[in-house]
Amino acid sequence: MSEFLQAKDHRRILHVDIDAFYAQVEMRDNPKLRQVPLGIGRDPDQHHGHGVIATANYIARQSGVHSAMGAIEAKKACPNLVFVAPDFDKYRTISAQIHAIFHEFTDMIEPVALDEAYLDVSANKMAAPTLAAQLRHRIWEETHLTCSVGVSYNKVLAKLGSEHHKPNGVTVIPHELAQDFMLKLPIRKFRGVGQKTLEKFEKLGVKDGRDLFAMSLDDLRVHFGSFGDVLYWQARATHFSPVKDRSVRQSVGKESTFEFALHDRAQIEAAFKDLAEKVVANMTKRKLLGRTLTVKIRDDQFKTQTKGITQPTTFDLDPAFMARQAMLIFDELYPDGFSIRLLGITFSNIVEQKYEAVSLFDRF
Ligand code: TTP
Ligand code: MG
Repeated sequence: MSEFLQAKDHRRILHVDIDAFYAQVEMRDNPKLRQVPLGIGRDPDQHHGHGVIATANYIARQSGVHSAMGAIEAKKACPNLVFVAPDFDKYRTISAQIHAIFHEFTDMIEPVALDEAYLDVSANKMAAPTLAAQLRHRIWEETHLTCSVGVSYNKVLAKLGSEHHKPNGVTVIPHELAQDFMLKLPIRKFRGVGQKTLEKFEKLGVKDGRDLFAMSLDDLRVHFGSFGDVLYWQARATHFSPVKDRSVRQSVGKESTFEFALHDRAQIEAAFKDLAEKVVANMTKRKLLGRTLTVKIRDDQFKTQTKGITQPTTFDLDPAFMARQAMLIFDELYPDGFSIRLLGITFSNIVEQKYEAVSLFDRF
């Protein structure tokens, strides 16, 4: 136990999550939707019953409507539910705005979804609760959306904090309250506990953090393998997983240098196509989309030019289209003869391609 006590965690972490994100955006943009139960998805009566609800506003949630629920089921639970089809481009643009605000506070950001991230603000001189208030204020100022924030010294507690006073709340869980908070926590709320684990706990008679705390590390390992360690430490309000700074990737690009300078427009177009294919493969693998496409060109005099196009929405990941866009820029920069040594294509203004699967249902 003494080792455990010495390992006091001095980090300061915020977990930020926009309240009923897609629904709140639609309510913001259409006052008529503010007082009605709202589901984001296609109306099953107009779309042969297919489709799911991406999210629901808090009025609809009172009738039991929730994310990933079938649209027909949702209508049964809440007959006067108003359906609005999702507008992913709009949500992505807002998400980029929100993530840009996160960077005003720290560069140690772990994005979790379009509307959610962990921020490690340990290096900031200001107190974490003050930063939470400022962050909420900035998001409201820029987007007119409310969010909930949890403040603590590890990610598990910060996330539990943001869920604690949803919507539109801040919950601070300092060291002196953390142990008590975890002891009272229902077992289903522990990180990593899904249906299967829940069933095992039910058999073991473990209902909350207090019951979990009473189990030995050996017992937990017998029942849950290495996950037993995670549970053991969570019950002791301890979780050392770092905020994984995945937001540093601000761009994805590829460039090629040519041993023999290119003089032919068709060669240039083929080279752009080849680069675009590589960039698209990388973006697809990382589940990313971008709003800015930048082209880099260097000639045999070592003159380097870059020029970009920014769209209000993300580019389709289509190499042929990207190559055509790159050629428009190229023709503008080199209307006459040229001798090209290097070409590059880069995407920036990157957003995550999360929850795209929902849109597949909506195409029925
Ligand atoms: P969440 O943050 O999980 O949910 P939410 O913002 O709607 O509500 P809460 O107030 O509880 O935070 O997800 C963010 C958005 O992601 C949500 O508005 C819609 C979308 N989403 C889906 O499309 N499918 C899903 O299954 C979930 C969980 C979310
Ligand atoms: Mg949310």
